Amino acid sequence: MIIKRAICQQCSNWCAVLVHIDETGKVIKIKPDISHAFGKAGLCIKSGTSSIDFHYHKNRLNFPLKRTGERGEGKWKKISWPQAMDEIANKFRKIKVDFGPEAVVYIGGDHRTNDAWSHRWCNLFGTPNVFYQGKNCGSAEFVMGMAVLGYPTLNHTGMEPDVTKCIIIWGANYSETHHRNYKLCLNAKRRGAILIVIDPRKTKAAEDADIHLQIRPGTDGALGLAMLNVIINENLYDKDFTEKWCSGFEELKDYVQGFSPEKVEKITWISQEDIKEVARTYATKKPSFITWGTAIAHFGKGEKGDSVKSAVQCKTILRAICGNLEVEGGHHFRDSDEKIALIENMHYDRILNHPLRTRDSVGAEDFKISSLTAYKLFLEAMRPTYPKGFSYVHFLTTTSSWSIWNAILKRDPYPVRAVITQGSNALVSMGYSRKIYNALKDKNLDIHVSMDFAMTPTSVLADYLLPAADWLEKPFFLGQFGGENLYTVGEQSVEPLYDRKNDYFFWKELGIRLGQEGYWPETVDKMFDLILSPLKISFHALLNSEEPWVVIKKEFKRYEKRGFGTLSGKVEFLPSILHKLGYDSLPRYGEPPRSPISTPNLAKEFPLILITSGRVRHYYFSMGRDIESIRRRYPYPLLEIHPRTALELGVSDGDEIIIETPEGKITQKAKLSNRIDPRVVHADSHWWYPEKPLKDPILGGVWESNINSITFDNPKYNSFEGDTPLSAILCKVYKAKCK
Ligand SMILES: Nc1nc2c(c(=O)[nH]1)N[C@H]1C(S)=C(S)[C@@H](COP(=O)(O)OP(=O)(O)OC[C@H]3O[C@@H](n4cnc5c(=O)[nH]c(N)nc54)[C@H](O)[C@@H]3O)O[C@H]1N2
Ligand SMILES: Nc1nc2c(c(=O)[nH]1)N[C@H]1C(S)=C(S)[C@@H](COP(=O)(O)OP(=O)(O)OC[C@H]3O[C@@H](n4cnc5c(=O)[nH]c(N)nc54)[C@H](O)[C@@H]3O)O[C@H]1N2
Ligand code: SF4
Ligand SMILES: [Mo]
Repeated sequence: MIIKRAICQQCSNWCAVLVHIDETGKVIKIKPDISHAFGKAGLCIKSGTSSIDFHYHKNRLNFPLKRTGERGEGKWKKISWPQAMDEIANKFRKIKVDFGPEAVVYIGGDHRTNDAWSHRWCNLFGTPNVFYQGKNCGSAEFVMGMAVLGYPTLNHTGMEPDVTKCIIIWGANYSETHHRNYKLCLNAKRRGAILIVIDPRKTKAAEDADIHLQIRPGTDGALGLAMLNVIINENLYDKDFTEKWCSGFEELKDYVQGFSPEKVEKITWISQEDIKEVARTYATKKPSFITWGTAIAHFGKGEKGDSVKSAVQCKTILRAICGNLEVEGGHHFRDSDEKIALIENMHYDRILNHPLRTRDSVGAEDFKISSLTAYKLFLEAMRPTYPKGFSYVHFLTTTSSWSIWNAILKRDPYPVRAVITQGSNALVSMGYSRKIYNALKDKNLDIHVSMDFAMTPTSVLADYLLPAADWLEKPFFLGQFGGENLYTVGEQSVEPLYDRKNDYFFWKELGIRLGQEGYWPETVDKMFDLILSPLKISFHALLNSEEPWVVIKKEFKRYEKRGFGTLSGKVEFLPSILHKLGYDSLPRYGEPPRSPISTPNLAKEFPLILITSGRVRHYYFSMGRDIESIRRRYPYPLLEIHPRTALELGVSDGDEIIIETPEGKITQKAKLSNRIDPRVVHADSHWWYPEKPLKDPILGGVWESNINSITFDNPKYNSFEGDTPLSAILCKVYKAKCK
């Protein structure tokens, strides 16, 4: 028996595991590596035997395939990797000559694939048109961290059970999504910290919490402003820090006067007493910590203000104004790039200075925060503090997905002719799937290359479908992406089966065929060596050491010596960069684009507020529906609905129901639950059915239950970064047979 020390990447929690392999080379067991900081919380249902099932699953793609029929017709021919790479490179070469490098677009997922390689390739090729799912996850908080603080805060690291006195889980579902960090929260609570949860549903975390604010979806910006109103008017903020290190206080103070707890009670459905209590607790039980929350990125923009922007700006200001930055038990910055050679090796300098690129990304004009002008401003602001800049450029410069689909369909602002999807099931995960379908089928799209573990509704719309190696088949290096305070490495457990390849191989092979010779080390291990070189340790030396990780030491109050990475060197409550880019620099609250208040007429026909953001521990987005052991436990998508609402609608638990918006209808099953407000329903996202035919028009049942096929498409309502609204919209619900 051989045991390998690996990092599970079945989801982006990156738990440390011990992979047991028998004499025949078969993976037989996966156990937590409790000697590792990332192994102590144990494994979840997606790892262990489920990951082994996945590794050997019959649905896995094992050889490169080339389309023979129409796109989506399901006719394929097996080809070799060299043939696939030669043909793809030839097409890209021609597109680059005919339409420019910007006509090639990369669409990635949520970073499990180590998007560094795709960015590296795009930077060298000369296309700024990169989308990856960070845009939906946390980039709104990230970008706001950069604008207000000069660097984003880490998601989790900083919270210390013995030190942190108050934790707010805000728009996140930690018990399901981040089980390791959730244990940290519970430990802190056990040792006296106050745990507060802000969520329209009574989640497990809300049940464990001291205070649960059951907010009306999409109104977090108003709540944040009311908390600031209390904290400022009751003089509970950190005066020394604010006077010395923050700008924009007076304007902020004026603006929050319009958001008294009394007024905000009506907007958020949270009582003024609760608003005051939470504001006071957060400001006085210090150090205090506010988590990131994905739900908050999904509201879209209203007529009078940007619901996403106001929420993330208030959260960021709250962290600063109460003096929680770079203190023990508070927030730390995600600045590990200074210590490793990631930025240099990703060639981010080429984003600005590529000899062939003449245009900014397709979304740059409409959503200026992701333009190269913005990138330059951010670099200028942060250089005195962080000389290298930052590697998470893609959080910033990532193009809006809406703009990409639009550019394919309308050739506006210029044509996009090639799409690479890798680690992305875009047709399921992005808003308004119909448009994505039309774009991927468009005759002006010359080539779609997809690299995935399996056929999915998205990957079957490709011209070349390439088989990806899974986490057991590739080595791993984690920088600070996950928001943790350590670098860690993981061993490759087994050789890839059949013709599956590491994603790195794809980019390297494509690169060397397209003039990037000399840029791509032969193996990914050697690439990791380059990135780790400033630490004076090789990838394999770290892997073979007793403790295969490097802890990033927390440093406190560094701003006292070097200031903050903003244009003024201070925390800017009203960020000057946003102002320069033409945004409102105030955290101006606006109702979500569709709500009982912003669209009362629509609300008469579609009376329920639909949220879609809560994940479940069983599934990682659209993956795993074909893993029998998991599907048995969670067989179909569920719509959470309050029993009173269900009674009014004549719906019983387990009924098949229709969820309808003006854009269309889908089917899920009713799950009656007291945990949700009667005026709100929560639909499971990312559903499709791998057991159904994976070709047009069925496409794995993608139109049946996928919530994103009934969200809406209007750029006017995209948030400041260009994200389409995915949640906090309106719907109606009825029993399927009443149709
Ligand atoms: N098991 C599992 N784990 C995962 C993932 C997965 O798919 N499955 N995905 C990973 C990824 S990429 C991400 S981005 C993270 C996301 O992880 P989290 O940030 O924890 O996000 P969600 O699970 O989306 O939880 C969102 C919560 O916000 C609530 N919510 C909905 N609308 C609102 C609102 O208007 N205001 C507030 N305050 N709350 C609201 C929802 O009810 C839900 O409980 O999880 C990661 N971990
Ligand atoms: N309505 C609604 N929509 C949402 C959200 C929501 O809360 N509500 N959440 C948003 C968020 S935060 C995110 S992150 C996105 C997730 O969006 P996606 O990242 O598109 O989601 P997945 O369904 O996990 O699709 C990933 C695909 O990549 C494949 N894959 C996984 N790992 C690898 C790898 O290492 N290499 C390769 N080549 N392929 C791989 C998987 O098989 C799968 O087909 O969804 C977003 N969409
Ligand atoms: S939470 Fe589960 S699937 Fe995710 S890394 Fe940890 S063990 Fe793997
Ligand atoms: Mo995400």
